[in-house]
Amino acid sequence: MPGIIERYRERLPFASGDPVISLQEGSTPLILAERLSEKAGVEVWLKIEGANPTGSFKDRGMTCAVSAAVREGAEAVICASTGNTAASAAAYAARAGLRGAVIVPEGKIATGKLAQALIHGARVVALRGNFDEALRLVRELVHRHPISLVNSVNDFRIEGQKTAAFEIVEDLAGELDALCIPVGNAGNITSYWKGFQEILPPTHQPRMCGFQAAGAAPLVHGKPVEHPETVASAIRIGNPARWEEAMDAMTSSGGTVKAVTDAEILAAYRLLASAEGVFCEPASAASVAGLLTHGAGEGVRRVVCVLTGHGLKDPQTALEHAGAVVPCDPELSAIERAVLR
Ligand code: AN7
Repeated sequence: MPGIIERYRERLPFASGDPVISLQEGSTPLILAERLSEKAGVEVWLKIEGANPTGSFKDRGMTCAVSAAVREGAEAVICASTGNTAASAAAYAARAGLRGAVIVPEGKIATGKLAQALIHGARVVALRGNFDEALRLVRELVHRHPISLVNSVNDFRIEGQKTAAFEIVEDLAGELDALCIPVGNAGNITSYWKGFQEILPPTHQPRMCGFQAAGAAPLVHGKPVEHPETVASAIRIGNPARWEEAMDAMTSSGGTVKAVTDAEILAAYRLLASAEGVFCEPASAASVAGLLTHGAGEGVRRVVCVLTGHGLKDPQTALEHAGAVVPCDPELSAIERAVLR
């Protein structure tokens, strides 16, 4: 499969001669989750966005944002990030031959994401502050310097990410009742809603069910959270940039925004890994935690849960919440005991 710009060019703001910076993102698996379906009492499909080139859905938006930056003659890109945007921006900047800078909250991003941003050669700045402060500062910075901002406040990000909705509609022949999705800075839910509206008739729109971590749930409370906290570091965000659009998506579609606790997130995270063979990162599991805790609404038969990022992004959390390794002496009897016990 080609990348998303080539696959969906007629629905994206790119002409045929425009530069395309791609890692062949998109075209990710949509898999039926039978055990989860049984538990949830609805048919559950998982959109595996961790299968994108850098391991998260951000690549769909980043191919567009970085291609547009190249078209505009930018020499550098920058973002504030809880980790995945940083990894993706760093990779696409490297591929484009642009300089990249990423501002992350110090000590609060998962190890894999940090490794990615560094190995791709981005300037990684650890801010002694949270994501919301980082985003505010980079927005000021790009007013003063000719650097392209590739956070989801950039409309090209939304355009790229809406293609995930196109893929789901194609794979399910337009038949889905609800979408469950984690919400952080609220760019992705905005993107899916835009995508669904562009290709499905108004009478066939799925309910948009957004889920936030309980310690970082500004949309649920209706006001910014000054000190957001959650094990799901990707969505540790207290003042989402796409606040209005996200609320519009959920209200116009008859959906909801609800909170899930860290314990509910971790339970869903382990369940996906152990009962479905799908390893996603904690923030992604918020979609499934939300479905299991709150449901997706009356009369809903078929649900898609968006698993936004790969579990290997955050090995530390996996190790902390999984079983222990079994030590063993190099003897047959010891091996027997260790394996069969
Ligand atoms: C795995 O990387 O905000 O609601 O800076 O990495 O569109 O913000 C990441 C967000 C869900 C929330 N799942 O999406 C960043 C960043 C994962 C994420 C979200 C993020 P938005």
